[in-house]
Amino acid sequence: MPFFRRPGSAPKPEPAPVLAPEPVLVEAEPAPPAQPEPAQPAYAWGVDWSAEKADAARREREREQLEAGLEKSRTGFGARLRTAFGRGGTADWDEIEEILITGDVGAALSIDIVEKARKRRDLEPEAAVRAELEAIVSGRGAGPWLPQPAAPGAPAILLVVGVNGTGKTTTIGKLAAREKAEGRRVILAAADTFRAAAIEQLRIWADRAGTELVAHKQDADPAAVVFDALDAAIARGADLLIADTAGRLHTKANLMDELSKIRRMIDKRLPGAIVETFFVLDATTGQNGLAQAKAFHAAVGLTGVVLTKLDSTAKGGIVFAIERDLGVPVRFVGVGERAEDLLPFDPQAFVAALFD
Ligand SMILES: Nc1nc2c(ncn2[C@@H]2O[C@H](COP(=O)(O)OP(=O)(O)OP(=O)(O)O)[C@@H](O)[C@H]2O)c(=O)[nH]1
Ligand SMILES: [Mg+2]
Repeated sequence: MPFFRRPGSAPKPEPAPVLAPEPVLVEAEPAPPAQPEPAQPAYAWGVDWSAEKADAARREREREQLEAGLEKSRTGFGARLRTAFGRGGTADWDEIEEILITGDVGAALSIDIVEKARKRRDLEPEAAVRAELEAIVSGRGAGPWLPQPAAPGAPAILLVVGVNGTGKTTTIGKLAAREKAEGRRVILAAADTFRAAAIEQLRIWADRAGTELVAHKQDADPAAVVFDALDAAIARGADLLIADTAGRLHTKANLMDELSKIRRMIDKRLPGAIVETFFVLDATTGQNGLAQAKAFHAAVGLTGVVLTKLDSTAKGGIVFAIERDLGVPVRFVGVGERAEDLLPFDPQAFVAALFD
């Protein structure tokens, strides 16, 4: 797996392009039967099985996975908070503020949280801070993300954008696997044509997830790839089209122009289409990543954030800064490199995993 580069290891040479002439529609191998519940098969409940129980079991599994994925933040940022509150007596609010700031919550927001929490008479300091954090991520009242048709009879369209190396392609692979397991027909568009290896990487994920892939050769027009993928998705009655995009171009203006062109192309094929744009933010880049998200939001308009590599940081506080400063909901979190390491963002579960 040449693209699984762990931090610190030397970058592997990119494989030589092995792509057919443009345009080419590549179909993945037939999918193996989906196994959405491998850890706890349905027969575990025998005659007692029900959709509610299966759902409850899935949520419990995801809660455990989130706790494991947040281990560094739980023992870093979360543990420092718990220790500061656990000393008894009155809270040292300066220390709490400092812990929040170093946990990547952001200076202005940390000051705001502490100001509000210390004024609360109804709650003990720890419960007050927790309530303020929960309020930030729960305010939008959104349930789990579901793909919505871009237009009547059309698939949902999701563009995945972000700076290079944040985990866009990996997230798409994970999301494709997840949606496939939910019974949806997914088509991937390899619209990062900047590097041949990027197309190959997406192809591997498509094969693994058992989804279809539309790819052109390297340096092809990304908007043309999305156009063909959309045609294929409509013709085949797909539920969801996910487009990978380049994280790196010669200039930022080029990158933004390219994304706008993709949007125009979709609108031409499907006038008035509702297109979702997810920004993939690497949690280890903290406030810097947030600044990048703001630039993308201003340029192309984001509808969701996927926060990746939460397993690699002790500063999970960036989630709160995204929701407050960017005003775009976090939809999924990445807690590892495997296909199953993408979890829907559940605000209450996230705060509980940090504190409990
Ligand atoms: N630990 C961890 N690693 C991740 C996660 N998501 C992605 N990665 C790793 O991050 C690296 C970069 O991921 P890619 O998916 O190639 O990132 P990208 O944004 O598509 O990169 P470019 O296409 O080069 O812009 C890979 O080694 C992934 O395995 C995650 O949630 N946790
Ligand atoms: Mg990529």
